[in-house]
Amino acid sequence: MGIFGFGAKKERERAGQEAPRQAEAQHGAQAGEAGQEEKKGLFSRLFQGLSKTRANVAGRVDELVEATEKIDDDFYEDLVDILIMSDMGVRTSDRVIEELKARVQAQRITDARKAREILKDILKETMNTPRKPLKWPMVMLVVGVNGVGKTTTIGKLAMRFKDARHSVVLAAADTFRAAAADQLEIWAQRAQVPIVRHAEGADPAAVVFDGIKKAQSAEADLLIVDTAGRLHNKKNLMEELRKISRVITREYPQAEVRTLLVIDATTGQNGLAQAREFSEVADVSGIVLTKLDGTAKGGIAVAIMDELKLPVLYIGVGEQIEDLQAFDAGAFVDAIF
Ligand SMILES: Nc1nc2c(ncn2[C@@H]2O[C@H](COP(=O)(O)OP(=O)(O)OP(=O)(O)O)[C@@H](O)[C@H]2O)c(=O)[nH]1
Ligand SMILES: [Mg+2]
Repeated sequence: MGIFGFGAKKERERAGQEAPRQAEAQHGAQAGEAGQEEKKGLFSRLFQGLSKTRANVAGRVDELVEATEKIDDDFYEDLVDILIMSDMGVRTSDRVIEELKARVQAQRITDARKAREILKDILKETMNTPRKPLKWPMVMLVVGVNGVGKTTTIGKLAMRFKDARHSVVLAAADTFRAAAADQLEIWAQRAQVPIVRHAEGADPAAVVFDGIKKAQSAEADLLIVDTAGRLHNKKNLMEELRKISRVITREYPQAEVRTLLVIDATTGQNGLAQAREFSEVADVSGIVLTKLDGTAKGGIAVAIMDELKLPVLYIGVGEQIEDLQAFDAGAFVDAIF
């Protein structure tokens, strides 16, 4: 389970810390003691990274629950407001609260604290969007508007997969400015993985072509492609992504292609609009939601999954390598409540 959530058993053994808890539960895997420690460490980073959202969501919900003697319309209205304020979006928030109402009534719940637990369950279910398992060789095409964290995410992903003993090649297809390839090169050195780059202004598809040749000759598992976010309009973007896709289909037909859309959580509902636009021009497989540590509005993760039906595959909760985590709905909700 998990597109990049390390579904295969071998994967979990190699990188036990990456396996979302649900995946482990489903596969019945037992994490060793070291794995448990690592998991605690990861959860505490997640917990810390989501502290602003937690103050905004759990803080307010707790206050409301404490002040509630009877579950009535006011209670639900206040709850909806809290969810909307966390950037969950009006539609998603309404739907979640309607579902909560139905369950509270059906189960004849009168205690607001119990309602709070049901709310958590509903949120976890909402974010349980199905995801494809990993498949090698793979090409990850990383897209998104400028400054959202594409290059940093690629660097972190390269290190993760390298640590999990996968051979990785990077392609610097953001040729818009020389600094972009330089930045990726620093990550390549850090992760000790090969990188293919051309001069500034070169054709991105030509970089991808060379990246494929490199990945093929090295029999690499994974080719990660950095792309420019600075394309002037939708038409340019579409053309460029199409051209890159054509090269991959022609030169690397055996590869599994996944398009990861990176969204900066601090941009809120605007991020949702970006996801919609990119979905129109590219076959987006999933979302990487970055900079959650910088916002109190982490509810955007719920809105993305509920409204776009796209899985959030990874989240960024800080600038360290461990701060890019495989998304786990259970851990996420537990960290914001
Ligand atoms: N706090 C925080 N900062 C992040 C996170 N992810 C990325 N950043 C920062 O965001 C800034 C932009 O990241 P880049 O990786 O350069 O973004 P990009 O999308 O490649 O940008 P362009 O190539 O200019 O389009 C950098 O300063 C990163 O360190 C995160 O999860 N949390
Ligand atoms: Mg970049």
